[in-house]
This record gives sequence, C-alpha cells and structure tokens, in this order.
Amino acid sequence: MHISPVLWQFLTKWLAASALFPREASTIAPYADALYFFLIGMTIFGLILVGVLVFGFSIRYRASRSPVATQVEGSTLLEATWTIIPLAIFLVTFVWGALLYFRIYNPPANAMNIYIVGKQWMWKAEHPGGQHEINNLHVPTGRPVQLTMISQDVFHSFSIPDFRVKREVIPGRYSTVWFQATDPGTYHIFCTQYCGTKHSGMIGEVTVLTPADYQKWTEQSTSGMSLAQNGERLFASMGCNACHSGTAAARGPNLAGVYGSKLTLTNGSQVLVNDAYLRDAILNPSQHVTAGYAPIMPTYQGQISEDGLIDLVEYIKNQNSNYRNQQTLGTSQSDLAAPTTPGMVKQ
Ligand code: HEC
Ligand SMILES: [Cu+2]
Repeated sequence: MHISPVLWQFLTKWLAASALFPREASTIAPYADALYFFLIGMTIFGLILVGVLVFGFSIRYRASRSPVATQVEGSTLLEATWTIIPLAIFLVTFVWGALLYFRIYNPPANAMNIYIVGKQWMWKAEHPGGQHEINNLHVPTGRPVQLTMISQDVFHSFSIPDFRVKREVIPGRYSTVWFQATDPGTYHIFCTQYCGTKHSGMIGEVTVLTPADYQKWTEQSTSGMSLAQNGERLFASMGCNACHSGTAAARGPNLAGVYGSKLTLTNGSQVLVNDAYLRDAILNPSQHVTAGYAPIMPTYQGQISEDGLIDLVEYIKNQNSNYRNQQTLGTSQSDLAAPTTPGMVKQ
C-alpha cells in the first residue's frame, strides 16, 4: 500500500540519497511520512502566503504613497475565512494523527513478541526462544514484531528512526511498540531520552533478516532454554509452586490459562490479565487479591530482576495454549485463521 507511488518514491528516494531523511524500512514509515510531508507542505504554504502579503502590502502601502492611515472597519467574511480554513486544516491534522497513532500503538494480534530491557546504558533484547542480545535486535521481514519494553533504572526511550518507531521505556511498567520491517539490512537504535552520562552511547542495531535467515539465526543463537523454561525453573526455585501447584488442594489459584482472561477481584472489580497485570500480581499481590482467595501471597518486590520477571511472565503466558499457538504462527496475518495444533512448541 503506497500513497501516489511514483511521486512518493521519487521524493523519498531523493531525500534519502541526499542524506536529509532516514530510510523508510517499515510498513508504517510511508504513513508517518505522509503526515510529516503534509505538515511541511502546510507550513511552507503558510510561510509563502504570509511572506508575500507582508512584502506586497509594504510596497503597496508605503509611506510615500499613503502618508495618512485609513481606518478599516473589519469584514465578517474575511475573518470567518481566516478562522474556518485553518481550523479545518488543524482538524484534518488531528484526525489523521490520531488514526496513525492508534495504528502505531495497537499491535496486530498475530505479532511476535520480543522483550526489551533498557538500562544505563544498553538495550537488552530477550526472545521467547531464549536468545539474548545486547544492543542488537534480530527480526524477520514481513512479520509484525511487538516489543514489550521496560527499564531497570531510569526513563529511556527506544527509537528506530528508519522504522518511524519511538516509545518511552519506563521503570516499573511495560510499554509496547510494534513494527513490520520491509527490507533486510541494519538500522540504528537510539535512546532518545537523556538518561545519564553515557546516554549518547546507548545505541544499537536492528538486524533485519529474511524469514529463512531469521530461522537460521534463532537456531544458531539459542541458549538451550526458552524464556518460559527459565521461568519454570524460577517458579520452582522461588517456591511459587508451593501455592500454585494447580491441584485442588493448592492455596493459590491455578495459573494455567489465566493469561488473557478476566479475573474478578475481592473488591468486585474485573481486570484483564496481560503482561503488566502478571508482573504487578507478583510484585504487589496485596493490591489486587483474586476473589475467593486469602491475601497470603508474599510480595516479591526487590527479589526478582526485570529479566526474572519476564521469564516468569513468559512461563505463565505459555500455560495458555492460545498464546502458545499465536507465538508459533507463521509469517502473515492470514495464518491467524489457519488451524493449528495445540502445543506446537515443546516445553
Ligand atoms: C503463600 C502462597 C503463594 C506463593 C508462595 C505465591 N503465590 Fe501467587 N497467589 C497466591 C494466592 C492465594 C493468590 C490469589 C490471591 C491474590 O491475588 O493475592 C495468588 C495470585 C497470583 C497471581 C494472580 C493471578 C491469579 O490467578 O490470581 C499470580 C500471577 C501469581 N500469584 C504468581 C505467583 C508467582 C510467580 C509466585 C512466585 C514468585 C507466587 N505467585 C507465589 C498464593 C501464593
Ligand atoms: Cu537511555
């Protein structure tokens, strides 16, 4: 999907070739740029209009031609025109920007998920298969990729200019962003929020591979254990399974299938169980006690690193077979409709 392909290609190629403009390497990039060029166009139009009027009027009404000022009584038509036209332009910009915003911040349901942990001063990527990388991120082309990001210390901001993607990475809270890369190659990652002395060194590279090369990469760089398997180990070593054993006699709820479900809390409210909720349930259990259970779960605040929390979250998520299928789906949106065998991933 491209907007006026010929003119568009010409313009962006020329700008990229003259190093004035980052490459367009994601599906969203042309859309972000279209809005950008619209704003630039409107600004240049305004600049020329005002410039010409200032110049023209200062010649036409120069002191030698009209030494005495004449009072003008105002014109409703003129005033309405210069109010309504800019208002219409601003509203167009607003609606356009809002639509784009929703598109950028709502990942498609079949997006593959990668975790990013930001810390002073590096980016750590954790793939569900257990591949870890520092200041590098391998992704395939042609498939939506969602990043679930969190900071281990201060505020950071994760940005890939060539993908037109940027989002704050916040301590204590997951934020997400998604993109679909279009061309194999390497692209810059920046931290775009001042985060301390070596902020400028908090950079990295996205390596975009074809689906086949990506497959090869995941096989070669696997550490042997998936995040979920690490999580399973932690779940046992931290004693979670003493209460969450999944048996009827257990003191805590069975966590299989809890991800993506709606839980009713003791205060009567309902919550959707997503990554953020799972993380919070482990760190602040007393703040949202599940209905029907005693508030006996201890807090794990300060006892687990963000990496450990990601492992636990991924483990609990993977007990939900729907999520597991979603993660193992192929490369296109249409795969979502295709029948899949439960438990395709071995645990
Ligand atoms: C002493 C028993 C106990 C231990 C140990 C325990 N939990 Fe819990 N957990 C509970 C109980 C009881 C609830 C339900 C009440 C509540 O929400 O606090 C719960 C709720 C949860 C929930 C919210 C989802 C739901 O279905 O209510 C999650 C997620 C969770 N625990 C994960 C863990 C993890 C991970 C660990 C180990 C790091 C752990 N728990 C250790 C007893 C325990
Ligand atoms: Cu930073």
